[in-house]
Order: sequence, then C-alpha cells, then structure tokens
Amino acid sequence: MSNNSSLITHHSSLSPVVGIVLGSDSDLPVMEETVKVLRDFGVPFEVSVLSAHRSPRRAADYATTAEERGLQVIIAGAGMAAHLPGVLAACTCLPVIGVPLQGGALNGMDALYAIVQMPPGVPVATVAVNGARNAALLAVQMLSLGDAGLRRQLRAYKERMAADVAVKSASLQEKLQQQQK
Ligand code: AIR
Repeated sequence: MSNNSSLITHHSSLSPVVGIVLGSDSDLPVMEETVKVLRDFGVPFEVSVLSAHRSPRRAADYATTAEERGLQVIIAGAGMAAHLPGVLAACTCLPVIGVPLQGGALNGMDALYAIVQMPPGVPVATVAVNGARNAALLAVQMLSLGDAGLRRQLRAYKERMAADVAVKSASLQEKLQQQQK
C-alpha cells in the first residue's frame, strides 16, 4: 500500500471532473480500464485510494468536498464488503458509479450485493463485477449531456463497436465456409 492516497492526480492540466476512488491500491489493475477510457475520451480525472473501513473520515471528507472541488461524477471501485461507493453517495449529491470488484472468498458477489443493494434515497449506479470500462463509459455519457463534443465521441465509439462486430461476423462466415470445403 502506498503512503500517498493519490496515485495519479490530474491526467492533464485541466481540473478533474471525474473522481476515481479505489478501496485499495490492489484494485488498480482492474480500475486501470476506467483510467484508460477516460484518457481516450479526453476527460480530466483524478485517482485516489480511500477506504470506507480503513479511512472512513477521509472517505467522507472526499465526498463532502467533491462538488466544490469541481468534480461532476465519482466512480468508486471496491471489493469484499464494498461500502465505499455507498458511503461516498451518502455524503454528496453528485452521481456515484460503483464498481464491484472480484476477489476474496465470495469472488465479487459480496461486493456486488454491497454496492447494488442501496437503501431508497441513496442511489449508486452499479455496473457489472469488474465492470471498470462501463463505469467510465457511463460517466462519459453523464458528462455528455452537457457536452456535444463528448456526444460525438460516444457516437463514434458505438460505430466502431458495431464495425468490429461486423468484421468478426464476416471472418466467422469465412471460417465456416472453409470448413465445408
Ligand atoms: N476494501 C478496502 N477497504 C474496505 C474494503 N472493502 C477492499 C478493497 C479491496 C479489498 O478490500 O477495495 O478490493 C482488499 O484490499 P487489500 O488492501 O487488502 O488488498
């Protein structure tokens, strides 16, 4: 565990609008996918390690001051008894996206239930277990409501995905035809 709670502060000179929070630095390998997508879309972000259980006051302070610091969305990834996204959501009006992380004896089911089963009044938008990529895309979609450039990038992203599927389908047809010969 690193001493510094901030692994990557600002990825660009612009102030961060997405706060990525990890329950531990051991969550970074999965959550790096979130970092990658935000970088690809050119969305300024910050990354911090905060634990709802090991550093509860710092976690609450982070969320309480998030809006005044200019953040617009928080993405929180945690494993095991993953209370981090819920605790952050309790302390801010900003949208919080929770990423349940695989690991521990229950292999991510514990984190999934802890994050998705929020009580009425305090929503956390929960993505799939290890769904770090979708967390970033959902954050970009939220930000795109007020940003035509991001909406254009999202449309292009979807078109690329569709083109990839078409290429895969065509190459599958080719393989099957070769097998028949
Ligand atoms: N965690 C850390 N504080 C509270 C929780 N639930 C989670 C981390 C990580 C797991 O516990 O998000 O997924 C194991 O953390 P570590 O630091 O022991 O590797």
